[in-house]
Amino acid sequence: MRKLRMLTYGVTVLVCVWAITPNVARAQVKSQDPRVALVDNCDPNTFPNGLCVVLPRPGDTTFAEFLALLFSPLIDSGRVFVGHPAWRFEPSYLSIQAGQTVRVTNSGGEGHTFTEVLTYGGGSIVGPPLNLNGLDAVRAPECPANPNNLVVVAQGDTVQVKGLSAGPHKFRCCIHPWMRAVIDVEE
Ligand SMILES: [Cu+2]
Repeated sequence: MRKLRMLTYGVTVLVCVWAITPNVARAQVKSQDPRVALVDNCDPNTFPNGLCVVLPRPGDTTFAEFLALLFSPLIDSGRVFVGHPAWRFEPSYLSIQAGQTVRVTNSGGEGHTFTEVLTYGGGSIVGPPLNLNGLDAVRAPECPANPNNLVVVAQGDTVQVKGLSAGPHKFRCCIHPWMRAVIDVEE
């Protein structure tokens, strides 16, 4: 009897996993309601100057941990391109149909931008700690030279991206240059 129950349980789990997995995979690429989340894991107790708020839940990456992973092995001639992987766009690749609207939600504790660029590059925050002073990648021109002019999606806010032409579009955060996504518009 116990064996039968275990077997039933096993089959149920298997069916559930089978039933869920294809939907999850599809939702990442093709969806009637395409969305991107701007995600981080900042710990509000250790990040400076109120940069990190408790929304929608406190993260647990301390500022020291963030800095420790800020300078990754993906460095080209001293130019830093990749920082802490918990700071990311989720998903980082989205395929949509022409005419679809993408909803972009900041689920993180910090402010982020969702900025379309022609070419990825450096961000609006020049110098340490986000970019090594004098060694930054060349700032993408779509990111403002003056950080006060950043168009930030505030914590918990949602913005809409619509009217994208057919083909791939590059988006990035102008504060954290390694937060990137491509929205590919199918004809
Ligand atoms: Cu960011």
